[in-house]
Amino acid sequence: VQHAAPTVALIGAPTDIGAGARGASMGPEALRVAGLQSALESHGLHVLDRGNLNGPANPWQPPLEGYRHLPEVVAWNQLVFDAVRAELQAGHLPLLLGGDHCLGLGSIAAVARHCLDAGKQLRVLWLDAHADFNTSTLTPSGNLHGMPVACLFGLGPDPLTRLARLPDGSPALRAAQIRQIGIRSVDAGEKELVHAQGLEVYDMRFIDETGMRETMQRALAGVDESTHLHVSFDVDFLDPELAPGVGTTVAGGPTYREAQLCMEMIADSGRLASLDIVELNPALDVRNKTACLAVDLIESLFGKSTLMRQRPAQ
Ligand code: EXY
Ligand code: MN
Ligand code: MN
Ligand code: MN
Repeated sequence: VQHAAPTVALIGAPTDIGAGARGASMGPEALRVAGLQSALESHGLHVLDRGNLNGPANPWQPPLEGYRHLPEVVAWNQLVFDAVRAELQAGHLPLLLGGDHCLGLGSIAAVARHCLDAGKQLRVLWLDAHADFNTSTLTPSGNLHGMPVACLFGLGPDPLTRLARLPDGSPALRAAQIRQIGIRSVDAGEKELVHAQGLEVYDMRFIDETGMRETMQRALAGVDESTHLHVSFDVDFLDPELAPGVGTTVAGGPTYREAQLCMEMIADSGRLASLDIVELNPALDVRNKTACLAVDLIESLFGKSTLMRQRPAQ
């Protein structure tokens, strides 16, 4: 099935407001320098670079009642929500250039609202070494980039869960709508909460035993023409030997080929409709190689390798 090439809107969100290390604020520019726009254009996509959102500076304060920088995190997420929503309403595919992963909250909240308005089924693929399902009492750090999924489920500080609620007051996201892939670092209490909430998690042990192909077939099962597929790609998903330019490396992530297959199978679904690329930290990178790898993988997400050959019969 051929799909019309979407118009991709790049939205820079240069902040490290939810992270425990400074530097993800330089992520959008590193992705631009790595040639993101021209790479996408070379595959026939129309790309609009909307420039950067302009939110509050990082005051670099310790946590207050379990959260670091909560008012600033709310402000950034409101900007992201509005920008992503506007692009979806214009019929564009928003590509959020983070920035740390706390911004996944605003992005996915906007996507969930759009799906409600457009009568679409939502499927979120959360590619990450971490579950990002902490709360103020469970978090070891107070860093809000470890909490966005819980907030999307309605578990978290009031101003953030309010931002993420649908007009009828229900949370933006339910367990049936999200699959987590690549997970290998979850805090003890966080793990219990993830299980209690019924999330489907394809952790590295599962990928080791089952393989990326079967993992992605399962993660994409049920995706059909009525599905809006959102990918939230935390760069720390990747093995740190390939991708050192992140603040929270965890050994034992997907290899280059596993990551490519993951992206290619998402492309083959033909349903990718919005994307976050987050946690890239150029201050910790080596000659921008993590940004270049991210661009390479994003090209695959948009069907680079599918164009190289006929797809074999399933
Ligand atoms: N679970 C740890 C915490 O909550 O502090 C680490 C979270 C890292 C989150 C990164 C972005 O995915
Ligand atoms: Mn994350
Ligand atoms: Mn992570
Ligand atoms: Mn849509």
